[in-house]
Amino acid sequence: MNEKQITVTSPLLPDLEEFHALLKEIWDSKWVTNNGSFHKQLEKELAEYLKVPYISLFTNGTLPLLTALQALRITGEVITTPYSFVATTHSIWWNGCKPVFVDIDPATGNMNPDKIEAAITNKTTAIMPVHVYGKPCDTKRIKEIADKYGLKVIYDAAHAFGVEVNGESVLTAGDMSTLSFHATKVYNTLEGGALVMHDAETKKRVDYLKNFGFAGETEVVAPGINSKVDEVRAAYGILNLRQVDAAIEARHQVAVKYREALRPIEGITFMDDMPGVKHNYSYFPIFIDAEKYGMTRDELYEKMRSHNVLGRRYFYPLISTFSTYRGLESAAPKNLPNAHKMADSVICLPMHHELSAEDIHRVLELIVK
Ligand code: T4K
Repeated sequence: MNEKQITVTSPLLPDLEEFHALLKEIWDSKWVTNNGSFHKQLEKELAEYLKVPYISLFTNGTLPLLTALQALRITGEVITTPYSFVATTHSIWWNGCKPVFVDIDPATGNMNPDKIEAAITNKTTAIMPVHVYGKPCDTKRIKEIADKYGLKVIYDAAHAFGVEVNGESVLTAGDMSTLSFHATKVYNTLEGGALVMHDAETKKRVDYLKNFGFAGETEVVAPGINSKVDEVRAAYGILNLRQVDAAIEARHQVAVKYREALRPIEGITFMDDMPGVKHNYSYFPIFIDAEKYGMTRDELYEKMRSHNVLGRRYFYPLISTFSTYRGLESAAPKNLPNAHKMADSVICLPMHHELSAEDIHRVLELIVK
Protein backbone atom coordinates (compact mmCIF):
# COMPACT_ATOMS: atom_id res chain seq x y z
CA MET A 1 0.00 0.00 0.00
CA ASN A 2 1.65 3.24 -1.05
CA GLU A 3 -1.37 5.53 -1.24
CA LYS A 4 -1.04 8.80 0.66
CA GLN A 5 -2.68 8.79 4.09
CA ILE A 6 -5.99 10.64 4.26
CA THR A 7 -6.63 11.55 7.89
CA VAL A 8 -9.95 12.44 9.53
CA THR A 9 -8.78 16.01 9.86
CA SER A 10 -5.84 18.30 9.25
CA PRO A 11 -5.09 21.49 11.15
CA LEU A 12 -5.75 24.91 9.69
CA LEU A 13 -2.32 26.57 9.84
CA PRO A 14 -1.53 30.28 9.49
CA ASP A 15 0.87 31.50 6.83
CA LEU A 16 4.34 30.94 8.26
CA GLU A 17 5.75 34.31 7.19
CA GLU A 18 2.82 36.19 8.70
CA PHE A 19 3.19 34.15 11.87
CA HIS A 20 6.90 34.90 11.97
CA ALA A 21 6.20 38.64 11.80
CA LEU A 22 3.95 38.35 14.88
CA LEU A 23 6.52 36.20 16.66
CA LYS A 24 9.06 38.95 16.06
CA GLU A 25 6.71 41.41 17.81
CA ILE A 26 6.43 39.04 20.78
CA TRP A 27 10.21 38.60 20.92
CA ASP A 28 10.74 42.34 20.79
CA SER A 29 8.18 43.04 23.52
CA LYS A 30 9.38 40.21 25.79
CA TRP A 31 5.79 39.94 27.04
CA VAL A 32 4.99 36.28 26.34
CA THR A 33 2.00 35.35 28.52
CA ASN A 34 -0.37 36.55 31.31
CA ASN A 35 -3.01 38.53 29.42
CA GLY A 36 -0.68 40.06 26.82
CA SER A 37 -1.75 42.30 23.95
CA PHE A 38 -2.34 39.48 21.42
CA HIS A 39 -4.41 37.68 24.05
CA LYS A 40 -6.59 40.78 24.54
CA GLN A 41 -6.87 41.29 20.78
CA LEU A 42 -7.92 37.69 20.15
CA GLU A 43 -10.59 37.80 22.86
CA LYS A 44 -12.02 40.95 21.31
CA GLU A 45 -11.93 39.62 17.75
CA LEU A 46 -13.43 36.28 18.75
CA ALA A 47 -16.32 37.92 20.63
CA GLU A 48 -17.12 39.91 17.49
CA TYR A 49 -16.70 37.01 15.08
CA LEU A 50 -18.75 34.63 17.22
CA LYS A 51 -21.41 37.28 18.04
CA VAL A 52 -21.12 36.65 21.78
CA PRO A 53 -21.13 39.27 24.53
CA TYR A 54 -18.17 37.97 26.59
CA ILE A 55 -15.52 35.33 26.04
CA SER A 56 -12.52 34.18 28.02
CA LEU A 57 -9.64 32.29 26.37
CA PHE A 58 -8.47 29.00 27.87
CA THR A 59 -5.48 26.79 27.29
CA ASN A 60 -7.61 23.88 26.00
CA GLY A 61 -11.27 22.88 25.68
CA THR A 62 -11.40 20.79 28.86
CA LEU A 63 -10.48 23.49 31.38
CA PRO A 64 -13.43 25.75 30.44
CA LEU A 65 -15.76 22.84 31.24
CA LEU A 66 -14.11 22.36 34.64
CA THR A 67 -14.14 26.10 35.27
CA ALA A 68 -17.76 26.66 34.19
CA LEU A 69 -18.89 24.11 36.77
CA GLN A 70 -16.75 25.89 39.39
CA ALA A 71 -17.91 29.37 38.38
CA LEU A 72 -21.58 28.37 38.66
CA ARG A 73 -20.85 26.47 41.91
CA ILE A 74 -22.43 23.28 40.60
CA THR A 75 -22.81 20.42 43.09
CA GLY A 76 -24.67 17.11 43.32
CA GLU A 77 -25.86 15.62 40.03
CA VAL A 78 -25.38 16.88 36.49
CA ILE A 79 -27.47 15.52 33.63
CA THR A 80 -25.39 14.88 30.54
CA THR A 81 -25.02 12.79 27.38
CA PRO A 82 -22.90 9.67 26.94
CA TYR A 83 -22.43 10.46 23.24
CA SER A 84 -19.46 12.81 23.38
CA PHE A 85 -15.72 12.96 23.94
CA VAL A 86 -14.76 11.78 27.45
CA ALA A 87 -13.78 15.30 28.54
CA THR A 88 -17.46 16.23 28.94
CA THR A 89 -18.16 13.67 31.66
CA HIS A 90 -14.68 13.85 33.16
CA SER A 91 -15.23 17.55 33.91
CA ILE A 92 -18.31 16.67 35.98
CA TRP A 93 -16.40 13.92 37.82
CA TRP A 94 -13.39 16.19 38.49
CA ASN A 95 -15.76 18.65 40.15
CA GLY A 96 -16.89 15.95 42.57
CA CYS A 97 -20.35 15.77 40.96
CA LYS A 98 -22.23 12.73 39.73
CA PRO A 99 -22.90 12.49 36.00
CA VAL A 100 -26.38 11.25 35.10
CA PHE A 101 -26.67 10.03 31.53
CA VAL A 102 -29.76 10.45 29.38
CA ASP A 103 -30.28 9.05 25.91
CA ILE A 104 -29.86 10.93 22.64
CA ASP A 105 -32.14 11.90 19.80
CA PRO A 106 -31.15 9.62 16.90
CA ALA A 107 -31.76 12.40 14.37
CA THR A 108 -29.05 14.70 15.75
CA GLY A 109 -26.95 12.69 18.20
CA ASN A 110 -27.74 15.32 20.85
CA MET A 111 -29.32 14.85 24.27
CA ASN A 112 -33.03 14.09 23.90
CA PRO A 113 -34.91 16.77 25.88
CA ASP A 114 -37.83 14.34 26.37
CA LYS A 115 -35.57 12.21 28.59
CA ILE A 116 -34.34 14.98 30.89
CA GLU A 117 -37.23 15.37 33.32
CA ALA A 118 -37.25 11.71 34.34
CA ALA A 119 -33.54 12.01 35.26
CA ILE A 120 -34.01 15.01 37.58
CA THR A 121 -33.74 14.31 41.33
CA ASN A 122 -33.52 16.63 44.33
CA LYS A 123 -29.71 16.55 43.89
CA THR A 124 -29.73 17.76 40.28
CA THR A 125 -28.26 21.24 39.85
CA ALA A 126 -27.25 21.42 36.18
CA ILE A 127 -27.57 20.06 32.66
CA MET A 128 -24.51 19.67 30.44
CA PRO A 129 -25.58 18.96 26.85
CA VAL A 130 -23.20 18.80 23.87
CA HIS A 131 -23.78 20.20 20.37
CA VAL A 132 -22.38 17.00 18.87
CA TYR A 133 -20.67 17.45 15.48
CA GLY A 134 -21.70 21.11 15.72
CA LYS A 135 -25.41 20.29 15.31
CA PRO A 136 -27.31 22.62 17.64
CA CYS A 137 -29.22 21.07 20.55
CA ASP A 138 -32.88 21.88 21.12
CA THR A 139 -31.83 24.83 23.30
CA LYS A 140 -35.39 26.15 23.65
CA ARG A 141 -36.75 22.92 25.16
CA ILE A 142 -33.71 22.54 27.38
CA LYS A 143 -34.16 26.10 28.67
CA GLU A 144 -37.84 25.47 29.46
CA ILE A 145 -36.94 22.40 31.53
CA ALA A 146 -33.99 24.11 33.23
CA ASP A 147 -36.15 27.12 34.15
CA LYS A 148 -38.95 24.91 35.47
CA TYR A 149 -36.57 23.12 37.88
CA GLY A 150 -34.12 25.98 38.55
CA LEU A 151 -31.17 24.23 36.90
CA LYS A 152 -28.08 25.76 35.29
CA VAL A 153 -27.18 24.82 31.72
CA ILE A 154 -23.60 24.56 30.49
CA TYR A 155 -23.23 23.67 26.83
CA ASP A 156 -20.17 21.77 25.72
CA ALA A 157 -19.90 23.58 22.39
CA ALA A 158 -16.45 22.20 21.57
CA HIS A 159 -17.66 21.39 18.03
CA ALA A 160 -19.89 24.43 17.51
CA PHE A 161 -17.46 27.21 16.56
CA GLY A 162 -19.36 29.77 14.48
CA VAL A 163 -22.62 27.82 14.45
CA GLU A 164 -25.70 30.04 14.31
CA VAL A 165 -29.44 29.43 14.56
CA ASN A 166 -31.62 31.99 12.78
CA GLY A 167 -28.71 34.44 12.72
CA GLU A 168 -27.88 34.08 16.43
CA SER A 169 -24.85 32.33 17.85
CA VAL A 170 -25.67 28.98 19.41
CA LEU A 171 -23.03 29.90 22.01
CA THR A 172 -25.41 32.33 23.69
CA ALA A 173 -27.74 29.52 24.79
CA GLY A 174 -27.61 28.36 28.42
CA ASP A 175 -25.68 29.95 31.26
CA MET A 176 -22.31 29.30 29.63
CA SER A 177 -20.84 27.56 26.59
CA THR A 178 -17.38 26.09 26.15
CA LEU A 179 -15.27 25.82 23.00
CA SER A 180 -12.23 23.76 22.02
CA PHE A 181 -9.55 25.22 19.77
CA HIS A 182 -7.61 21.96 19.56
CA ALA A 183 -5.61 21.28 16.37
CA THR A 184 -8.32 18.88 15.19
CA LYS A 185 -11.07 21.51 15.33
CA VAL A 186 -12.49 23.81 12.63
CA TYR A 187 -10.69 26.73 14.29
CA ASN A 188 -7.55 26.00 16.28
CA THR A 189 -4.86 27.69 18.32
CA LEU A 190 -2.78 24.44 18.45
CA GLU A 191 -4.24 23.65 21.88
CA GLY A 192 -6.82 26.07 23.19
CA GLY A 193 -10.39 26.76 24.13
CA ALA A 194 -12.77 29.36 25.50
CA LEU A 195 -15.67 29.99 27.82
CA VAL A 196 -18.59 32.14 26.68
CA MET A 197 -20.75 33.97 29.20
CA HIS A 198 -23.47 36.61 29.27
CA ASP A 199 -22.18 39.35 31.58
CA ALA A 200 -19.08 41.25 32.62
CA GLU A 201 -19.31 40.13 36.28
CA THR A 202 -19.16 36.46 35.28
CA LYS A 203 -16.27 37.10 32.90
CA LYS A 204 -14.39 38.79 35.72
CA ARG A 205 -14.93 35.80 37.98
CA VAL A 206 -13.90 33.36 35.22
CA ASP A 207 -10.78 35.41 34.49
CA TYR A 208 -9.85 35.18 38.19
CA LEU A 209 -10.51 31.45 38.18
CA LYS A 210 -8.25 30.83 35.19
CA ASN A 211 -5.43 32.78 36.87
CA PHE A 212 -5.18 30.95 40.23
CA GLY A 213 -7.97 33.16 41.64
CA PHE A 214 -5.79 36.28 41.65
CA ALA A 215 -7.78 39.53 41.72
CA GLY A 216 -4.66 41.68 42.16
CA GLU A 217 -1.02 41.28 43.05
CA THR A 218 -1.69 40.04 46.58
CA GLU A 219 -5.36 39.11 46.64
CA VAL A 220 -6.71 35.63 45.89
CA VAL A 221 -10.51 35.54 45.76
CA ALA A 222 -11.17 31.95 44.69
CA PRO A 223 -9.42 28.57 44.42
CA GLY A 224 -8.45 29.10 40.80
CA ILE A 225 -6.41 27.14 38.31
CA ASN A 226 -3.89 28.04 35.63
CA SER A 227 -5.52 28.08 32.22
CA LYS A 228 -3.90 31.13 30.67
CA VAL A 229 -3.09 31.39 26.98
CA ASP A 230 0.35 32.57 25.92
CA GLU A 231 1.06 35.21 23.30
CA VAL A 232 2.38 32.74 20.71
CA ARG A 233 -0.88 30.85 20.56
CA ALA A 234 -2.93 34.06 20.71
CA ALA A 235 -0.99 35.42 17.69
CA TYR A 236 -1.52 32.13 15.85
CA GLY A 237 -5.24 32.40 16.69
CA ILE A 238 -5.51 35.94 15.33
CA LEU A 239 -4.10 34.80 11.98
CA ASN A 240 -6.29 31.69 11.83
CA LEU A 241 -9.43 33.72 12.49
CA ARG A 242 -8.78 35.57 9.20
CA GLN A 243 -8.97 32.36 7.19
CA VAL A 244 -11.52 30.32 9.09
CA ASP A 245 -14.47 31.37 6.86
CA ALA A 246 -12.67 30.09 3.77
CA ALA A 247 -11.85 26.85 5.59
CA ILE A 248 -15.49 26.36 6.60
CA GLU A 249 -16.62 26.96 3.02
CA ALA A 250 -14.07 24.40 1.76
CA ARG A 251 -15.49 21.89 4.29
CA HIS A 252 -19.02 22.71 3.10
CA GLN A 253 -18.04 21.77 -0.45
CA VAL A 254 -16.66 18.44 0.78
CA ALA A 255 -19.99 17.78 2.57
CA VAL A 256 -21.91 18.59 -0.63
CA LYS A 257 -19.84 16.03 -2.59
CA TYR A 258 -20.11 13.35 0.11
CA ARG A 259 -23.89 13.77 0.36
CA GLU A 260 -24.42 13.65 -3.37
CA ALA A 261 -22.51 10.39 -3.71
CA LEU A 262 -23.82 8.70 -0.55
CA ARG A 263 -27.53 9.57 -0.75
CA PRO A 264 -28.41 6.65 -3.06
CA ILE A 265 -26.39 4.08 -1.08
CA GLU A 266 -28.62 1.65 0.78
CA GLY A 267 -27.63 1.13 4.41
CA ILE A 268 -25.66 4.39 4.70
CA THR A 269 -27.24 7.44 6.33
CA PHE A 270 -25.85 10.86 7.23
CA MET A 271 -27.05 14.16 8.63
CA ASP A 272 -28.37 16.89 6.36
CA ASP A 273 -28.16 20.60 7.11
CA MET A 274 -30.83 21.82 9.53
CA PRO A 275 -33.21 24.63 8.45
CA GLY A 276 -32.16 28.09 9.69
CA VAL A 277 -28.77 26.82 10.88
CA LYS A 278 -25.36 28.11 9.77
CA HIS A 279 -23.24 24.98 10.06
CA ASN A 280 -19.48 24.67 10.41
CA TYR A 281 -19.04 21.19 8.87
CA SER A 282 -16.73 20.18 11.66
CA TYR A 283 -17.38 16.45 11.21
CA PHE A 284 -19.01 14.26 8.59
CA PRO A 285 -20.44 11.21 10.40
CA ILE A 286 -22.02 8.38 8.42
CA PHE A 287 -24.06 5.58 9.98
CA ILE A 288 -23.93 2.03 8.70
CA ASP A 289 -26.86 -0.37 8.83
CA ALA A 290 -24.93 -3.62 8.42
CA GLU A 291 -27.88 -5.64 7.16
CA LYS A 292 -28.84 -3.21 4.43
CA TYR A 293 -25.30 -2.24 3.50
CA GLY A 294 -23.98 -5.80 3.53
CA MET A 295 -20.96 -4.99 5.68
CA THR A 296 -20.57 -4.05 9.33
CA ARG A 297 -19.31 -0.66 10.50
CA ASP A 298 -16.05 -2.19 11.69
CA GLU A 299 -15.53 -4.08 8.42
CA LEU A 300 -15.93 -0.83 6.49
CA TYR A 301 -13.69 1.00 8.96
CA GLU A 302 -10.94 -1.63 8.55
CA LYS A 303 -11.34 -1.65 4.78
CA MET A 304 -10.83 2.13 4.74
CA ARG A 305 -7.79 1.82 7.01
CA SER A 306 -6.28 -0.83 4.77
CA HIS A 307 -6.39 1.78 1.99
CA ASN A 308 -4.89 4.46 4.22
CA VAL A 309 -8.17 6.33 4.62
CA LEU A 310 -8.32 7.01 8.34
CA GLY A 311 -11.93 7.66 9.29
CA ARG A 312 -12.63 7.71 13.04
CA ARG A 313 -15.39 6.17 15.15
CA TYR A 314 -16.29 9.33 17.08
CA PHE A 315 -17.95 8.63 19.58
CA TYR A 316 -17.34 4.97 20.15
CA PRO A 317 -17.15 3.52 22.75
CA LEU A 318 -19.79 5.50 24.64
CA ILE A 319 -18.51 7.36 27.71
CA SER A 320 -20.99 5.41 29.85
CA THR A 321 -19.15 2.17 29.04
CA PHE A 322 -15.77 3.30 30.42
CA SER A 323 -14.76 1.71 33.74
CA THR A 324 -15.17 4.91 35.79
CA TYR A 325 -18.78 5.36 34.73
CA ARG A 326 -20.22 1.97 33.82
CA GLY A 327 -21.36 1.25 37.39
CA LEU A 328 -23.68 4.27 37.45
CA GLU A 329 -27.34 3.40 37.29
CA SER A 330 -27.88 5.80 34.38
CA ALA A 331 -25.08 4.08 32.42
CA ALA A 332 -27.13 0.90 31.97
CA PRO A 333 -27.34 0.15 28.22
CA LYS A 334 -31.14 -0.22 28.47
CA ASN A 335 -31.28 3.45 29.50
CA LEU A 336 -29.30 4.53 26.43
CA PRO A 337 -30.46 2.51 23.41
CA ASN A 338 -30.14 5.28 20.81
CA ALA A 339 -26.69 6.29 22.01
CA HIS A 340 -25.49 2.69 21.78
CA LYS A 341 -26.96 2.31 18.31
CA MET A 342 -25.26 5.46 17.07
CA ALA A 343 -21.90 4.64 18.69
CA ASP A 344 -21.99 1.17 17.12
CA SER A 345 -22.78 2.39 13.62
CA VAL A 346 -20.76 5.60 13.17
CA ILE A 347 -17.70 6.43 11.12
CA CYS A 348 -16.60 10.06 10.77
CA LEU A 349 -15.25 10.46 7.26
CA PRO A 350 -12.19 12.61 6.54
CA MET A 351 -13.37 16.23 6.69
CA HIS A 352 -11.10 19.23 6.42
CA HIS A 353 -10.30 22.27 4.32
CA GLU A 354 -7.50 20.65 2.30
CA LEU A 355 -9.21 17.54 0.94
CA SER A 356 -8.68 17.46 -2.82
CA ALA A 357 -11.16 16.14 -5.39
CA GLU A 358 -8.91 13.10 -5.69
CA ASP A 359 -8.95 12.53 -1.90
CA ILE A 360 -12.75 12.76 -1.85
CA HIS A 361 -12.93 10.32 -4.74
CA ARG A 362 -10.65 7.87 -2.88
CA VAL A 363 -12.82 8.03 0.25
CA LEU A 364 -16.06 7.59 -1.67
CA GLU A 365 -14.85 4.81 -3.90
CA LEU A 366 -14.29 2.66 -0.79
CA ILE A 367 -17.86 3.19 0.40
CA VAL A 368 -19.80 3.31 -2.86
CA LYS A 369 -19.06 -0.23 -3.94
N1 T4K B 1 -15.71 18.32 24.47
C1 T4K B 1 -15.84 17.71 23.29
C2 T4K B 1 -17.21 17.44 22.78
C3 T4K B 1 -14.70 17.37 22.54
O1 T4K B 1 -14.84 16.75 21.33
C4 T4K B 1 -13.43 17.67 23.05
C5 T4K B 1 -12.24 17.31 22.31
C6 T4K B 1 -13.34 18.32 24.30
C7 T4K B 1 -14.51 18.63 24.99
C8 T4K B 1 -12.04 18.69 24.92
O2 T4K B 1 -11.36 19.70 24.21
P1 T4K B 1 -9.72 19.72 24.27
O3 T4K B 1 -9.34 19.75 25.74
O4 T4K B 1 -9.18 18.52 23.54
O5 T4K B 1 -9.38 21.03 23.58
C9 T4K B 1 -9.22 14.50 19.31
C10 T4K B 1 -8.83 15.77 20.05
O6 T4K B 1 -7.63 15.62 20.81
C11 T4K B 1 -9.88 16.32 20.94
O7 T4K B 1 -9.62 17.70 21.07
C12 T4K B 1 -11.27 16.16 20.36
N2 T4K B 1 -12.32 16.61 21.24
C13 T4K B 1 -11.52 14.70 20.03
C14 T4K B 1 -12.90 14.47 19.45
O8 T4K B 1 -10.57 14.29 19.06
P2 T4K B 1 -7.97 12.24 18.92
O9 T4K B 1 -7.35 11.35 19.94
O10 T4K B 1 -8.95 11.65 18.01
O11 T4K B 1 -6.86 13.00 18.05
P3 T4K B 1 -5.69 12.37 17.18
O12 T4K B 1 -4.41 12.80 17.78
O13 T4K B 1 -5.90 10.91 16.96
O14 T4K B 1 -5.87 13.14 15.80
C15 T4K B 1 -6.85 12.80 14.83
C16 T4K B 1 -6.28 13.10 13.46
O15 T4K B 1 -6.09 14.50 13.31
C17 T4K B 1 -4.93 12.48 13.15
O16 T4K B 1 -5.09 11.22 12.59
C18 T4K B 1 -4.34 13.43 12.15
C19 T4K B 1 -4.93 14.77 12.52
N3 T4K B 1 -4.00 15.59 13.28
C20 T4K B 1 -4.02 15.57 14.65
C21 T4K B 1 -3.16 16.34 15.37
C22 T4K B 1 -3.16 16.31 16.89
C23 T4K B 1 -3.11 16.38 12.60
O17 T4K B 1 -3.08 16.37 11.37
N4 T4K B 1 -2.25 17.17 13.31
C24 T4K B 1 -2.24 17.18 14.68
O18 T4K B 1 -1.45 17.94 15.28
O19 T4K B 1 -8.64 13.37 19.85
